[in-house]
Formats: sequence, structure tokens, C-alpha cells
Amino acid sequence: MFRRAGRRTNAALLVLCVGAFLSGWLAFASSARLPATLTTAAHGLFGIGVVALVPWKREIVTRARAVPVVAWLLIVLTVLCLASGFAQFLLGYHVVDVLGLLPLSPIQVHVGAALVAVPLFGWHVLRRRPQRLNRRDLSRRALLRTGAFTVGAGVGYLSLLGVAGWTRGSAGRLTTGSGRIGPDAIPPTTWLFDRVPALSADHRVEVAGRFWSVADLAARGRSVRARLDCTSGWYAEATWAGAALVDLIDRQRLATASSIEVTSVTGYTRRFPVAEAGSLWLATSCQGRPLTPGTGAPVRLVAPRRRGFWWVKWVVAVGLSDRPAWAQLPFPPQ
Ligand SMILES: Nc1nc2c(c(=O)[nH]1)N[C@H]1C(S)=C(S)[C@@H](COP(=O)(O)O)O[C@H]1N2
Ligand SMILES: [Mo]
Repeated sequence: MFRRAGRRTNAALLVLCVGAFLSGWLAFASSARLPATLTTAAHGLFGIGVVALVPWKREIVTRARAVPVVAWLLIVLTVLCLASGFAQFLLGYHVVDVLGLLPLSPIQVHVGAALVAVPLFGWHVLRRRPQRLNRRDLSRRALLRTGAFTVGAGVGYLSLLGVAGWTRGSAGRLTTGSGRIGPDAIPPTTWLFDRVPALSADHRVEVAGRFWSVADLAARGRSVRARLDCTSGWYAEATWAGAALVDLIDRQRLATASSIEVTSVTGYTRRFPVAEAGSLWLATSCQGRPLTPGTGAPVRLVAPRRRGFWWVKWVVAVGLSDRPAWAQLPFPPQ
């Protein structure tokens, strides 16, 4: 059965790996129920597809006269990436302290392995002669087989979802894939390389040209119940106290701007469409307690409609801008 392994196995794996990579980023950008369900399902299908082709790929590797070091490394990274991906899916969010040095969640291992694999994967693919599609690749039979393969992967995905319902226990699974943690267990989280800054007691936040002390903001605080859903695999429902941006910015000025740029003292920045102003808050406390330095003290953004990386910590400025909200990197570079 696996003797037919060859060009088409490799082409399918190429499509599946690229699809997995792109859908992974799309899933990170999704927070609403429907897009999150669709992107995480697509990501799962691509992953299951890769696993399903392992016997055929194994045949190709066995046949090869020599397997270069890069290819071995790719095998190791792929196994690591798949294992950590399925671990998050089936077991939910856990932190494993690798060698007692580096606390990592399954998703962090998953993304790390994928990112390291990208240049190796590119080299592995480009080193071959480019392949052309032929008539048989697009024949009715090939299409039927692809359809059957997709249905099989779909059945596999749904079965695994059922299994995850058991193995994940009480933490459950949000449509984004995250598992629940308690509001008092929110861990200080950085997106990539950002550092916790030291801020003075008289820290002020500039909002559309006006300066606010932390006490001023706290005095305008309203209670906001919101879900913080981090891409490292956890979410928490907590009650924040924050000043609504719409209470701090003149309505007329809001109406004429395109986007709202929220900046941290560290330079970390996110830009929101003005239409979202009504669901953005500058928070000074969480669960009735002041923020800790690691979680954004003295002022951080609460953005209930967005994934965690939009919740800018250590806010120093909120500015109105004519630039459209999409004129930014899809993910922060720091
Ligand atoms: N300035 C800054 N804000 C940031 C981050 C960061 O690295 N720098 N990380 C973001 C990410 S990825 C998440 S999930 C939340 C985490 O908030 P927490 O530290 O309270 O858990 O803050 C966001 N705000
Ligand atoms: Mo995050």
C-alpha cells in the first residue's frame, strides 16, 4: 500500500505544512466564536493530515540513499511540533518546567518548534527540482482521493474533540483552544521579548493629548467583566476596574479619527479601529486588587473582544490617528 509513496505524498505534505503554518497564525488572530472555531478546526485538520501521511513519508525516507542532517532535524522538529500540538489539544494548558529553567506550555513548544523548522523546511523544499502538476494530479480519481482524505481527517478531528472533552477535565476548551485558569492565577505573560519596566509612582498616561494620573483613572474606574485569552493556551474570566476610553476622549474627536493607538512605555503598540473605542478600558486593578508589575501596573489595556496580545500593559499613551487600524504588523514584534 505504501509502495506508491512518492511525488504526490511530498506535494500533499507541502500543502498540509504550509496550511498548518498559515492557519496557526490565523487561529492566533481569532477570538470570536465562529472564526476561532473555523481556524482551529482547519489547523487541526492540517495537523491530522500530516500525521496520516507519516507511513508514506516513512517509505520515502527509507528509500532515500542518504538523509541529510537538515532532514533529520526536520523530523525531530515535526515530531516535537505535532506532539506538543496534540498535547495542548488533549490535555489543555499546563506549564512544564524544562530542566527547571524554562517554564513552557505545550503551545510555546509547538510554536517554537514550528518557527525553528521554517528555514530548514524552506531549504529542504527548494533544494529539489521544482515539480510540475500533471494531468493525473488533477484527475477525478485524485480529487476523489483528496476528498476522502479530507473527510477522514474531519472524522479524526471530531473524534479527538470528543476525547479532549474527557481528557481536558474541568478546564474545558474554549473555541480558540485555550483552557480555563482562575482569575487569581493569571500569569505575567510577555508576547516575545518585552521586559517588565520600572515605573515611578507619578506615572501619567496621555490620552488624546490630555494627561491622566493613575488616581484620576482609578477614580473613573467601572467594573468590567472580561475574558483574557492568551495565545499560550490559557484564558481567565476576571473582573477588572478600568476607565472607559469613550469617557476620556471627546466624542467629536473620536468621530473624525480612524484608529486608536495604544502604546506601552516599552514601545509595545497595538492599533484599534475607532469603532471599537466602546470596548476598550484603561484598567488599574483586577479582582479588587491593584495590578502587579508583571501584569501591567499601574495601567493596562482591557480589550474584551481581542486575544491577550492586544491587552497592552504599562500604557503610557493612547493616541488618535488617521491611519487605518490594519496599517500595522498583525502581531507585535517584541
Ligand atoms: N507591553 C506589553 N503588553 C503586553 C504583552 C507584552 O509582552 N508587552 N503581552 C501581551 C500578552 S501576549 C498577553 S496574553 C497579556 C498577558 O497579560 P498578563 O501578563 O496580565 O497575563 O498581555 C499582553 N500585553
Ligand atoms: Mo499572550
